[in-house]
Amino acid sequence: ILCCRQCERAGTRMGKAPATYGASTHGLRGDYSGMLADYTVEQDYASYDEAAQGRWRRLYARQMKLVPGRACPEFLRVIETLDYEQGVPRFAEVNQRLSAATGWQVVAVPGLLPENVFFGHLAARRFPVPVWLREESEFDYIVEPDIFHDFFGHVPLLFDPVFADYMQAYGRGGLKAEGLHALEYLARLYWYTVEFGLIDTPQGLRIYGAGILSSPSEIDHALASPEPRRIAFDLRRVMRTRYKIDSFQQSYFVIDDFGQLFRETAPDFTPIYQQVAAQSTLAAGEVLPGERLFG
Ligand code: HBI
Ligand code: FE
Repeated sequence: ILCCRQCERAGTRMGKAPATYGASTHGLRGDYSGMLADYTVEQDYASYDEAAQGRWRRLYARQMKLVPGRACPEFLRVIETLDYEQGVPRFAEVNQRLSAATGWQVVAVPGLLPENVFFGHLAARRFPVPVWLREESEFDYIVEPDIFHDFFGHVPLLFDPVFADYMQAYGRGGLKAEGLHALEYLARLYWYTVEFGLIDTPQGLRIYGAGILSSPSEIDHALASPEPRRIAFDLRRVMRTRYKIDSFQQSYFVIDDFGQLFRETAPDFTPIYQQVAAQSTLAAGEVLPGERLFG
């Protein structure tokens, strides 16, 4: 398994030991030199200059115009309360509210983390957020998570108690999966839920995936375009399905509610990995006979 979208692009593998990767060998973005053993850093708030603060406010204003009626209600209810329109959020301020709501925290990190470190944080109800903000030239599109993608796309749903428990269960599953050669299956699950998930509501399909919510153009593609398949969520089906990292998704998977996510991921995955390994891998966009599709 490749550690992240950036590595998948570069075609490199991230070793488990911190010594085996670094900016020079790996092309990782961010300054990993001053971090602690758990990969956390201090947020140096003065490092965001006026240009960066303005860029944050424009990114935020653009997405906020798009999410009403398209993001799930759990997201919309919270995003308004986070004061993101002021400028780059302070980790400490968001944490006051987040820890009171669900016991989760955001922790500042230099950038992408090795998978085992990332899973360890999730298992401890800590969501790692890179401190850096994308450059002006990356305003529309970025492959790696930056502070905007994470605070805008991921943090609001960590306020939902059921989704928050799912994220922790995912982290625990990740720590266990390492020995089982199943990281690829877990990466697909993360991709098709946490990053690109859709949810069926009485008002119609809504978005909960952070990769869609933080993208100006994929919001419309995910909900309104006739191109992609919108397939009822099934755990094994998702684990079998490859995904696209550098284009709009060809398939989205639709859950009924966050309880379904938590229930389907509660059992021990070991036998599930074996079943998935015995089945063929599916291409992104492929549809199986008899599958329930949404409009
Ligand atoms: N590190 N900071 C950070 N953010 C991520 O979203 C992230 C990561 N490391 C690994 C990773 N995601 C992926 O491997 C997921 O599939 C788990
Ligand atoms: Fe993300």
